Amino acid sequence: MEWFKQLKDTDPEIFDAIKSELGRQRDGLEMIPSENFTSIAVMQASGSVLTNKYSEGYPGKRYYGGNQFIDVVESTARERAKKVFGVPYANVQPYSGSPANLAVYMAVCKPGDVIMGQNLSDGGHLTHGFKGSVTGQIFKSVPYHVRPDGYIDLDEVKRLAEENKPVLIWAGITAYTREVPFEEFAKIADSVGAYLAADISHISGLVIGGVHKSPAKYAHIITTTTHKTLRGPRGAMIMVTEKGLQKDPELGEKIDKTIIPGMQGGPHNHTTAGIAIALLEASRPEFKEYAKQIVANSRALAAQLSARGIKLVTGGTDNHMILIDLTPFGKGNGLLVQEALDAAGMTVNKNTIPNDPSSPFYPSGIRLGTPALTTRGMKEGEMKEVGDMIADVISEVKGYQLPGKEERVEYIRKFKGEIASNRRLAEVRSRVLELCKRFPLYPELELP
Ligand code: DSN
Repeated sequence: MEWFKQLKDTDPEIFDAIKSELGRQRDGLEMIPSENFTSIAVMQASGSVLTNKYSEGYPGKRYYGGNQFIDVVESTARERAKKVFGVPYANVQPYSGSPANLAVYMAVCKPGDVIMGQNLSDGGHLTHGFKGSVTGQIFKSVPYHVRPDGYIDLDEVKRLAEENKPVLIWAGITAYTREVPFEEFAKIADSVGAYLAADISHISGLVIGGVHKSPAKYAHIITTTTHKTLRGPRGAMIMVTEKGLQKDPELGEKIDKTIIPGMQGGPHNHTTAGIAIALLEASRPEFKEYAKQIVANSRALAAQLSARGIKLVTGGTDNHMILIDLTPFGKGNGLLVQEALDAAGMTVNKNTIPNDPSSPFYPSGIRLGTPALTTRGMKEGEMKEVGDMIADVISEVKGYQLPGKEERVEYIRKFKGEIASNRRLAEVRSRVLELCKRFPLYPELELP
């Protein structure tokens, strides 16, 4: 399939960047746990004529003419979302996860209301009330934390909920490697009359695949992005559960109105089509196998890293994600290890760990995960190889230590120069390339 011939002729600069990005994805190991590779069908819908159409409103109730086919696309996406998650209401229009979460606040809270979410450096998300996010400024945010063993401190959640009587509690993660205890969160939320919103952005594919408990019975509202384990285009959805409609029968309409006219204009119909396709793919039996393999791979990778003496937050994983604690090698070395892994062809992200002794820009952890590698077809045997390669890289740079603020810029410049010519990292880079060639990505895509 020769894609992008016209793009190459029209804009060689952007074409070259896209072609290089395809090469980067093909020749490296993508291990950022919030990333994945969509199917070609999803990309075709995302790049289709649907991007040309305005359609403010909802199926059957639009502010523009000519929406008969857009209605089919959006209704199909909504119905498929309701079916795979077992919920009575779905809105597929949020532009991405952050606006979806903001819409939930605007639908059920008033400015100044108390809300609770998992603290950012304990694995929560910016939009769950972090002080630098508008959600931590418009609302009175009371964050909860993890225990010293890295698991969510449900005793603290209960105590804080009783003391502060929140209107809304978030159960959702971006850097937490264990099962989210939705049932326990529901007991706490119900006991204080709060709404429970489950943000399953990271784990929605695992929920559909049956390898993570679904929040559908426990939460009132569910939000998710669509491009992570779900393997769709970049977008998001908000769902209301039966329990949510029992608490407020108008919750669905309130969310619809918050999205449009409250917060957004025209929906991104090309994305909606991609979401519909991803949901169809996720409803097939092979997706269950895929989700199971993501977790099996994550466990195998965690086991190999542990066997090589690398410390993991909580000691392991229940989901698609692993959080490496680099404090045995010093404080704030996440950036250095991220750069070294990048030089060896492995893409991960530096991340804070609970009670990080350093800062979010120079954190002491590395977050990585297996969804994208699993999409390429890799299994436990390959995870052992990947674990060894990561451990080899960490071992190679363990003598480096991020210095104090004044010396950092120069130190990092010198560090990058040294790793660029490091022979052991180059040797790992060739092992990475050899592994990538065994699991080709998008072999059917031929760019001119
Ligand atoms: N940026 C996403 C992640 O990487 O988890 C969350 O918004």
